Amino acid sequence: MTDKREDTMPAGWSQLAGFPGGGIFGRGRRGRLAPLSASRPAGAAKPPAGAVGRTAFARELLAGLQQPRKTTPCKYFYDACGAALFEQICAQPEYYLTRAELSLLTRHATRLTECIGDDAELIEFGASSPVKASVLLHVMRQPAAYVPVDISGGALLETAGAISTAFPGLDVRPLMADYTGDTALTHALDPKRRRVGFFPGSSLGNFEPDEALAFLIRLRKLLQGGGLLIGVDLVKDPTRLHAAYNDAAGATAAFNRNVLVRANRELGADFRPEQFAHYAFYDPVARRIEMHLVSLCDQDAHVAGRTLHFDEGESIRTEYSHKYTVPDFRALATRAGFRPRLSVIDSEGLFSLHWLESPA
Ligand code: AVI
Repeated sequence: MTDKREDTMPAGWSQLAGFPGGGIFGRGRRGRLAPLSASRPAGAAKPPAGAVGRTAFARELLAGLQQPRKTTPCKYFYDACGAALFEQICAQPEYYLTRAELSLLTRHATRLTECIGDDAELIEFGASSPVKASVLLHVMRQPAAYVPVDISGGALLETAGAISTAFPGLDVRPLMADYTGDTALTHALDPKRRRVGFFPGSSLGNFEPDEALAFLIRLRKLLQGGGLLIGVDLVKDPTRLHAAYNDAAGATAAFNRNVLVRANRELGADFRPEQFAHYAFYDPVARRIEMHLVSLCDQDAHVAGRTLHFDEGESIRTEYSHKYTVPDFRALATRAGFRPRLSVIDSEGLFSLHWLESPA
């Protein structure tokens, strides 16, 4: 499955490059194109679309695969094909996270609206689908703008397009960026507006604990005077967790192998994805899912002129997905300088949603 949209600009959109990990697309009120020129450093040349991303992909992939314990950064799952596979995962009966979070957003809409307040700029970190943001935007009072941020250009533009259609008067300013990196997000935001971050899907779980703290500190500073609405998956019966990352239809397995498929397509590598088994398990001590690709034979692969060897049975760790208890997560948020105000969980105790204030 391939999708040529990744790293290329759809007609009618502009990319302002010069940022690590991405560029900015701008579209102003009522659908007019409005490039965010303030966000481009003076004199920054516009590199060919995709050039920055591919170099970083090759560098980070090789760095991880040359370690004694091989790893790949999980952000590279999300090319257009990976974003589509992730949407398939969200629809699987075993993957309860998306449904549980949506039901929380709907059920607690009134209280969340109170927390979010009037006239806020909503910034969504990881915006590969419009579904959750549209639930929020429906209940928000006079949202000032919607700024979806995503590493996958194709998925981002679909989200932005769907929101623009559903909310015709809304200022929608999609930002193609790796939000885990050093991207200068402030350039894309209105300095006069109250900022509300939205970080759904328990994506915080994909960070290691020290990275999660550092990321929350960054968000707290970015959102000063506003707040963050964040979805966090909960510690629970390991069987349930195991099933969520081993769906019967094989969507998670395809998503996992997609990092190799992507390397073949974008970097001219020669991985044999079918010779790597999807292996995901819950570690109850570390309270996390570990996702791996396990080599099914002795094999070599070539990436950017380097030969990588995989012993039979050797694994590449491709993702962590940490799970929290509500008190543990609130303690983490407090350490990051947030004031946790509201925490809600669904009736089965599967998932949690938190409103964290960022003091002015
Ligand atoms: C995006 N992230 C929160 C998902 C998760 O559950 O960790 C990614 C995922 N990996 C396998 N299934 C879903």
